[in-house]
Amino acid sequence: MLRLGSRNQFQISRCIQQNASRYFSQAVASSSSSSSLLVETSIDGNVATLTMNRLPVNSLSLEMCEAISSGIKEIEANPKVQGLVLASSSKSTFSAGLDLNELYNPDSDRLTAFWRSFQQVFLDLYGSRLAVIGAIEGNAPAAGCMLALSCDYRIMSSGSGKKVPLIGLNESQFGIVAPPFLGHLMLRTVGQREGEIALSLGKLYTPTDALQVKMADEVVDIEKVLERSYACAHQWAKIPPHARYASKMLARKQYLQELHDTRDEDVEAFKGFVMNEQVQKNLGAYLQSLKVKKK
Ligand code: CO8
Repeated sequence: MLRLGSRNQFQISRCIQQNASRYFSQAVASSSSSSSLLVETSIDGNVATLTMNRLPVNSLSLEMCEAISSGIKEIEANPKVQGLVLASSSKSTFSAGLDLNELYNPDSDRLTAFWRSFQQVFLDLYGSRLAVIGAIEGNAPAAGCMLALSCDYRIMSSGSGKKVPLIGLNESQFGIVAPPFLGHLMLRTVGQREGEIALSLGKLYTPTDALQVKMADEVVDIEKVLERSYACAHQWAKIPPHARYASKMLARKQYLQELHDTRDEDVEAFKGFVMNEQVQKNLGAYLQSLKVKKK
């Protein structure tokens, strides 16, 4: 399994066609390819792809958050591009959410930078001028679910064999509370009642259940997820951009503004919570449980 050795690795590929090349026969070979790229970006006409590549589970470290934000900005800077497919280089995990190592026994300054970079990912993705389609082939717990819910449209895999991907904000299961902007994203997506239950129980949804509550917009065979995502991205990209973006902002602008206006408070609240002794104990135990799970 490929792994990223250093926290300081932060590179973004500028390759033309990478993930999309799996589906477009006219694809141009990528100019660079390396297991150390945290995200890979590619462009095909007016649709781009951002593939998360922090294996094994695309957990969000500070550098990973920065790479995602830079990738989005790089793609948005190309005026021809209107659609974006957000994908994972792992078929089994879209993203495992925050890298829990960032939260456990943290350095205070790094924790501040980390949380700001995570806020920024949310602002960049949820507020993107692009039509963002989530290609969710694998698991999307916690902040992985946030990435998915920040997309305009979500195509989820029905699973592979006995492996069924799960999506949801599961934080409460291990004694952590989703920050307000994340919790409210859930409520906005699935509605108040379902959202309250989902957040309180830290519920993880199967694809069938996710479809029912609109966390997924479509569920398809795992082999069809990317193909269907590109089809959607091209469809959305045909809508006049100003009308599509204005419609999106109608629903999101105020909500995004609220986080803009309260970023510092949100950082302080997050740090206060994470550095709490009991929360640290819960995090340590949870991290350990992930490691012993396999034994
Ligand atoms: N952070 C760090 N390491 C992780 C994480 C993570 N989130 N998830 C998995 N890993 C590690 C595992 O420990 C394991 O490491 P190692 O190989 O050294 O033993 C490796 O990644 C592979 O993991 P698995 O073997 O478990 O991989 P699987 O393919 O079997 O399962 C899953 C993939 C389903 C994603 C599984 O790894 C999992 O459930 N991970 C935990 C997901 C999770 O609960 N994330 C919560 C993160 S917290 C968050 O995102 C929001 C917090 C809100 C803010 C908090 C405010 C205080």
